[in-house]
Amino acid sequence: MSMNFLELEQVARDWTYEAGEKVKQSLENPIHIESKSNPNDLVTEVDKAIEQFFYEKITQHYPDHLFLGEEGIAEELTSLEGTVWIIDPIDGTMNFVHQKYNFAISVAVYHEGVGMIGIVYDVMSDEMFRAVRDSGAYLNDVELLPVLERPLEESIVGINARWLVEGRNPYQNPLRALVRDLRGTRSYGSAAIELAYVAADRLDGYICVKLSPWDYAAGAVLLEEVGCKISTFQGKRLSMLTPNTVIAGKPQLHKEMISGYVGEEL
Ligand code: 2AM
Ligand code: CA
Repeated sequence: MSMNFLELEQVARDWTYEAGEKVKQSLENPIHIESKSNPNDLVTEVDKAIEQFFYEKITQHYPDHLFLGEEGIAEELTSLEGTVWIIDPIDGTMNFVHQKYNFAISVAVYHEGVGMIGIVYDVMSDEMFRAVRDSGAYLNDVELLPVLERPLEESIVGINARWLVEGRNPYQNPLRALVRDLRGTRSYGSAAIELAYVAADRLDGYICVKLSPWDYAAGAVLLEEVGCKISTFQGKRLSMLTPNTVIAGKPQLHKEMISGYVGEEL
């Protein structure tokens, strides 16, 4: 391994805490909000400033590294060759705006397409979920244990209720059936936090019809480190360059949710 990813994670962690402080300070003043693809797809000047903060740090300290972020500050990325930082400056922007709670900074480092570092920082609860490939996953300074399986009917899965009513969503019926069969569902409004919760055994699974790479890049590293699975609804590897359906969970539950509910090729 040419690069020491444990050292790089220390640096990424420091920057993430620094970014978290900036986000917290920003909540003391009124925030300017804009819409993106639709009226409910929000972005604020804070999202942009935090992405800019990481972009400047990375280009300054690691000029040969590449950058992929939600707000599109860097040039568009067409391959995952080399070392790539995949960053969501604020995941859960709607929560950030409406609740001032339950949002995260998501930072991942991929090397030649392989997830090496994953950090999900829940800023307001000061919970940092972090992992370096093959070196364990942690919640702050406590190591996360390999997850224990539960049967599907005793499982709790993170899902946004919108996917059960959205007419344009082809997975509506399989998802309704799944929700009926599970013990319960939860919705936190931040994909990054929900994936981290699966890794930390607070949820057994998480499912979303459409997410972008910056929403799940860090979560995927955390999940793999504790023995969980994450894939498309068809069980395929997630692309880190295009949006995907996303299903994550403990291995047996992940398999059952795919084979019994959402796995059929549409
Ligand atoms: P975001 O806050 O960074 O946009 C909400 O259920 C979760 O879905 C959040 O993690 C949110 O990320 C993500 N998401 C991805 N694409 C979205 C979109 N087009 N509109 C709203 N939320 C989106
Ligand atoms: Ca975001």
